[in-house]
Amino acid sequence: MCLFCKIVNKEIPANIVLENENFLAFHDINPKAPVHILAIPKLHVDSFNEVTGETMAKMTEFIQEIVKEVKIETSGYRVITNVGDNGGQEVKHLHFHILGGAKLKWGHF
Ligand code: D5M
Repeated sequence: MCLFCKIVNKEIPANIVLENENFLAFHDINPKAPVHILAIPKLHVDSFNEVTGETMAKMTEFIQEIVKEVKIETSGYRVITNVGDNGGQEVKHLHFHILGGAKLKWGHF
């Protein structure tokens, strides 16, 4: 079972921000910004390549709830999903990084 499936199953602890029937949000263990949350579907999907539009529609609403919950909705934030080798995806379970709490830099090669 993959790392994030184990977090979904509560076999590995995580600092949970928000949870519903289909999705889970928790703080990233290695934060790249003052606020760094990961939002995942509970059902395993490898990456953005495989996700359905239906799941993405619900994920959008879930992420909108998260940014309200942690009060970065108006100050601003960034939503990223890394895909594959070039994208730098380390965990092969679809996740969206939600970064905020500071002015973020952009651009990296
Ligand atoms: O991002 C994978 C992210 O997952 C990376 O920012 C660290 C984070 N991570 C790894 N293990 C954990 C646990 N156990 N809890 C919380 N966060 C974790 P990627 O886009 O795949 O590079």
